[in-house]
Amino acid sequence: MSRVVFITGATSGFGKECARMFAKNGDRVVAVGRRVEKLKELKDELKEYDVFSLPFDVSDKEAVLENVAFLPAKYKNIDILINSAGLALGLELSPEAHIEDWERMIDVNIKGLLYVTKAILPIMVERKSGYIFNLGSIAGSWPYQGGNVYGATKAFVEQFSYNLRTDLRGTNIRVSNIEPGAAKTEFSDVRFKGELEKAKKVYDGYEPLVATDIANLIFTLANLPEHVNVNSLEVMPTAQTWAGLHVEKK
Ligand code: NDP
Ligand code: 8X3
Repeated sequence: MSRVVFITGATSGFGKECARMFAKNGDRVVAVGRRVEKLKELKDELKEYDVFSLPFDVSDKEAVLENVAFLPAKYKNIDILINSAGLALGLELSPEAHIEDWERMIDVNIKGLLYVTKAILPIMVERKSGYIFNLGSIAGSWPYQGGNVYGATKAFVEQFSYNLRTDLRGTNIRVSNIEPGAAKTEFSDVRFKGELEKAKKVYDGYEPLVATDIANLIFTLANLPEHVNVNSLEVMPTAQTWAGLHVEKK
């Protein structure tokens, strides 16, 4: 049966790959991002399928509420929400990091995710059905130098996912926190603010995850029987492991 899948961050990376996968499965996809031309490209690529593009900034509370409230009837009954919009800005250590970068990550990764979730929850609760995927990160569990506020926003996403799931007891709504490791998308281009050579180096010399890896997992989870809830899913490239506990010696 065709489901309505509302995807933020559908113009790139995990969100875009999810849009492709669900649309090709015959689901009705609502694709959200700020870049109108990227949404148009996606819609053109998937013209044989059902894709509705909705350009807005998830950190703009009014825009979120308005866009969800005025969805056409065909896309109103949202079955699946994929909160993929998010970003890291900078890799400086805390003393050198820019407060504006910290604020932006909090605005998008935390507040944006909350606005979208809060706007869509009543639709799912009323229908006693739904599945929410939040894009957390390994950075939410495992500290690394320069991860500071980015990692902290993803720790928020993890704990919010668990608390949300607890609040939704009895509603039949599922919540999964997806925690990928290094994945080659536009993520590092954004983190390094367009310094593409620097971004490319992040993925040199090993096989990173790609967006399809994560979209495949989300698609698989979304097709599990309704009585199964995967609370969290941590996924790394095989080449990536934990850093180990560092001791600074004299
Ligand atoms: P990309 O940079 O490739 O995609 C990010 C998406 O988020 C884009 O579609 C972008 O669209 C959208 N976005 C960013 N800010 C906003 C905003 N204010 N309003 C609406 N949309 C926005 O990154 P990924 O696909 O890799 O990342 C997706 C999620 O996964 C993020 O939350 C990220 O933190 C997380 N993640 C990424 C990992 C990685 O290594 N790649 C690993 C672990 C987690 P547009 O610019 O058009 O608005
Ligand atoms: C993105 C993964 O390790 O670059 O969330 O922070 S990492």
